[in-house]
Amino acid sequence: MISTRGEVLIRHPKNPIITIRDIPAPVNSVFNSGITKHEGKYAMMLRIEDLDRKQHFRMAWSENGIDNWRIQKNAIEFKGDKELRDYNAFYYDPRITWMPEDQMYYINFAVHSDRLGVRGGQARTRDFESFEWIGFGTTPDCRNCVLFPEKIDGLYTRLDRPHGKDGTRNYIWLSQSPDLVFWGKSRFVAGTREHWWDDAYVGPGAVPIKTSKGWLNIYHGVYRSCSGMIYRLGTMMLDLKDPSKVLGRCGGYVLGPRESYERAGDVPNVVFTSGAVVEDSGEVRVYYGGADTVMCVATARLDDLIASAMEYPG
Ligand code: BMA
Repeated sequence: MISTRGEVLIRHPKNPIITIRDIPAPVNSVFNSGITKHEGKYAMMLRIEDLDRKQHFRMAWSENGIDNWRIQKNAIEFKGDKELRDYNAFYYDPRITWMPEDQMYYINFAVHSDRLGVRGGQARTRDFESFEWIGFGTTPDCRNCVLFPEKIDGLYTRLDRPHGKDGTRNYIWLSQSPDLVFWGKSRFVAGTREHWWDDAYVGPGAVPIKTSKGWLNIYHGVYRSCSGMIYRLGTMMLDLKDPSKVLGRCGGYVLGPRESYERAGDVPNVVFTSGAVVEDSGEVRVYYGGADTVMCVATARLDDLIASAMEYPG
């Protein structure tokens, strides 16, 4: 294991675990993929950028979540996706939420149209073989939607990241819905911190993890340096009953670009997560994209991530 003093997450020595060499087609990059476990196997929904810069999703399966990924030959198609196609979209950053009460996997992703802007798209599957488009969940200028794995007060609940052009209001918000169609009760959750590593933008990352202390939110924070943005990961703890209430937040980041595959790529200095897996052993595997080019994984004890999220209470 490559340990970097001061960071809570430890990189896997086999990083990057998926690169374009693993994809059975000529593509530009594979990164920021969604992850879950299905029938005992690791199921990754790859975000792939094609050579013409269009994007698609493909499933990848592995027994151990590290290597020997079996990568699906075809791009995922969403049944009933006329609305999505009419948006003239490319889409990216899938997040997979298993919702036991619906016996369903929900997939949230960003949907971009050059003419109309970026929105939150929603789809579902039970088996990762057939996928169904649900519909848009946001108006333009809102993405990074991440659904909680259970309803709260009887409502579907998600974190998201609206981004106005009238200032640096790239903050984390929360919205709720009775049916995944009508979203409301929107409230502010957490903002940027001036002169910190997360001073430019913050956005939801992995699907929130339920813990005894609250919902653990592994988020991305961006620092605006004089030679560009630096994307890192941090933690915060949200109240179990009202997850718009922040109970604690990390001081230092838990993972930041240091290795060459995070420093150099299409977008340098980026680590960006769309999902994590909690193992029975109490280990959390955080899957992340490196430099918008490759897929990687880093691990930490759940207790250590909880402790990091409670570093600055309130
Ligand atoms: C964000 C998202 C991510 C990407 C990051 C760095 O805004 O678009 O998909 O990893 O920028 O380019």
